Amino acid sequence: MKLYQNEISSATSRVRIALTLKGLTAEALPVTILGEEAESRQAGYRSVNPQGLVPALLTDSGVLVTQSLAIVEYLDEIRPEPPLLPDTAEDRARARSIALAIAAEIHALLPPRIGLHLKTAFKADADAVAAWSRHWVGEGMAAVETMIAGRRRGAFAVSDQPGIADIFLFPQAISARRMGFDLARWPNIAEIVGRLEAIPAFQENAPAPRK
Ligand SMILES: N[C@@H](CCC(=O)N[C@@H](CS)C(=O)NCC(=O)O)C(=O)O
Repeated sequence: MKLYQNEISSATSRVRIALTLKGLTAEALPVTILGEEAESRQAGYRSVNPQGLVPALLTDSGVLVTQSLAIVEYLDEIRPEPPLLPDTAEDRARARSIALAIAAEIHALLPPRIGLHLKTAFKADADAVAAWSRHWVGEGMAAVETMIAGRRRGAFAVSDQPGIADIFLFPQAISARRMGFDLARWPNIAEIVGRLEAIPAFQENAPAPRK
């Protein structure tokens, strides 16, 4: 397998955590994502992934899988142990709800292309873009905290095993902390992230800080 990726990418981090938990490896194919001239915006990479996003996984049979949730679930299917989805249909739905609350409602408003468009189309300066990001992270993580607190029964977001919800929560929480949020304002998230930081698959695959 090959993984189009970037070390600062939170969405890539999710896939790298899942690969490591599964004991799988993928050859890393780096794609730059910062700035107007980034490879993610060029025709070359767009011919690979029309969305111009990382991560994108090239399977051993040459099929490209895009979108981190689809990639993580694909890995869970080809290597079932340890399972990344919980035992019951309700808990699986909850795990996917938390993963999507992060991927589709928080992270989707933050990547480099969003900041670039705010700057070029709406004349936002760096402070305005930072305020935009803080707003969506603050509001979104508070909702995720309430979602987790509502039915939490185990050591992690949904159960006693780290799974898909934790894989999506961890990189977003690390990046929230780098933005200056004290995770203690979200007590369940803070506790879960503390546990995840002690697990090498999470710690070693956290998104790198933007330089
Ligand atoms: N929903 C996508 C999000 C992918 C995404 O936004 N990736 C970012 C890096 S974290 C990216 O490639 N950004 C390129 C850009 O914004 O220009 C997923 O979960 O895979």
